[in-house]
Amino acid sequence: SISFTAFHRHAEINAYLDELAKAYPSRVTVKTAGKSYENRDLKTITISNGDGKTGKNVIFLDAGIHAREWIAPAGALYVIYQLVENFVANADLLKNYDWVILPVVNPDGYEYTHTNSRMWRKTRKPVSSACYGTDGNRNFDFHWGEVGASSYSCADTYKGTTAFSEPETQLVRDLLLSLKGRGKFYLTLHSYGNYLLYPWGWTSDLPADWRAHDEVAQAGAAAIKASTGTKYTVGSSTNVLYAAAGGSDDYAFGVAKFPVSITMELPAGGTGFNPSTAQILPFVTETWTGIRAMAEKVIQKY
Ligand code: 0X9
Ligand code: ZN
Repeated sequence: SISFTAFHRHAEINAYLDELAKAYPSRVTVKTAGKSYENRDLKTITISNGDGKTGKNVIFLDAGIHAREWIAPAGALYVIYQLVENFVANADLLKNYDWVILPVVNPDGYEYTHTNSRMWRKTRKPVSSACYGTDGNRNFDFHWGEVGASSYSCADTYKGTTAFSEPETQLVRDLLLSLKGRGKFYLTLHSYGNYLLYPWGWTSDLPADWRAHDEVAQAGAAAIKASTGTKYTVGSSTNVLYAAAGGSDDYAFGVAKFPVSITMELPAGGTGFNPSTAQILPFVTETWTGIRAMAEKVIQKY
């Protein structure tokens, strides 16, 4: 089991996934999709309803590409908890869809924020003797480096030596491409600021079908507003936040052809990236309300 009264280390998170695979073998598959630069296992959990049907549409959710955004992996764990351990209440979300979840994209950075430097954002692969790490969310090969990304390796938004220079972003790329056709909803959890962001992040132009994204995101924002009163801002990344190319969301939509691709920026709590442990459960339950509503909308549309 896992608690929502503490932030968990990467090893505990992986142990929870393995525990679920053991306890629910007909509905849960855990795979080590690859390794981080520092050799940590990047595990995905695939959740189904156990009916044995293959080739269903897929919702792919990830979190923790940015190391310090601790509430994001907690949110992903709560989704896993709901879909697996509260399966009966959520059976509608698994009837025609499987879910694939990668709760910590950047475990090296995540562990570093626990052991060394709470505000670390990037991966941990050295670029030079002086500077470490690449911003995973500037490292995807779609308009890579064109805007809102730094060429300076010490910067927090460093784009990397090349697109997909990091093993962690290569792994997300390969997962997204492996789901091409079946993948209908890509959702990536970040913090903070209460945003539901859709493409594009690299240009202020809207994609032709922005209305589909807007409908899904508005459904999420409305469900959250109705449940807790929390307000989420909905719009394209560039138009409501800032322009930044090389994000996983733009890649999922533009290259891997997921029809809906959304970045969810969870709440801050009193202190930005560091909500109190008492805020974890209220934040992740509220987040789940929004994710559930968005998933229902996607399932109804595709
Ligand atoms: O800048 C980011 O990567 C995200 N915000 S954060 O504060 N969590 O760092 C927003 C990403 C939005 N998507 C794109 N710009 N593609
Ligand atoms: Zn982030």
